[in-house]
Parts: sequence; structure tokens; C-alpha cells
Amino acid sequence: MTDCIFCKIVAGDIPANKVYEDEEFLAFHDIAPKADTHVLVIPRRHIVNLNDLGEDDGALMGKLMLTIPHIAATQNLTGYRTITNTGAEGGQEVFHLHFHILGGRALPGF
Ligand code: IU
Repeated sequence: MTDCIFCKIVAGDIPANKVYEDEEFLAFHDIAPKADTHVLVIPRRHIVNLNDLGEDDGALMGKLMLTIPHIAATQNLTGYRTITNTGAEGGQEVFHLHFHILGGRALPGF
């Protein structure tokens, strides 16, 4: 999508502090970190949020879950919190699917 800021990061049109990338995913430091370490992982493909996933996206999402620990390891995180916000009512502000990886110090229980 041309007006999606995360698609522009994927395309290299705007910079990001990348920590991981492969054929399907990209991870970069959040521009406004809410924890000592705050990384976002996104699919390269424009997917709005969890509600936008199709029946064929199971493998992609499974691979994303398997990739998150590797991304956390790049930040030396052994424990971390993973969050995705879905829709404006769920607190989503950027409408390109992303998972927050938060850590770097002990987080309070949820
Ligand atoms: P949310 O789940 O959609 O609320 O989270 C969006 C995140 O994207 C939020 O933490 C922003 O700080 C972050 N972000 C960013 O890292 N770079 C950007 O250019 C923009 C938002 I716009």
C-alpha cells in the first residue's frame, strides 16, 4: 500500500533501525519505545491486522511465531512480552500487522 508507513519501511523508502529481516518478515526498533527494548516485527506483505488474515495464512503466521524468539535473541532477551493490537478499539495505530516485542527489564504481570 502506497500510504502505509510500514510498507514504506519494507520498500526502503523510509529508514528504520532494523534488527532482523528475511524473505517474509522484517523487524526494527520502535520509534517510540515503551520498554528498554521495543522491537516490532512485521510481514513484508501488507496485512492490516489479525482480522485481515485468510485461510492460507496459517503457515505464514506459524513462521512468524517461530521467528519471534530469534528476533528476541538478537536483543539478548530471554524473557519478553509479545503484543499485537487489532483495530482502533484494540489500540492499533499503524494498520499494517505488527507484533511488539517488549523487554529488557522485568515486566509486571498482566
Ligand atoms: P500500534 O500497535 O499500532 O499502536 O503500534 C504502532 C507502533 O508503531 C507504535 O509503538 C509506534 O511507536 C510505532 N511506530 C514506529 O515504530 N515507527 C513509525 O514510523 C510509526 C510508528 I508512524
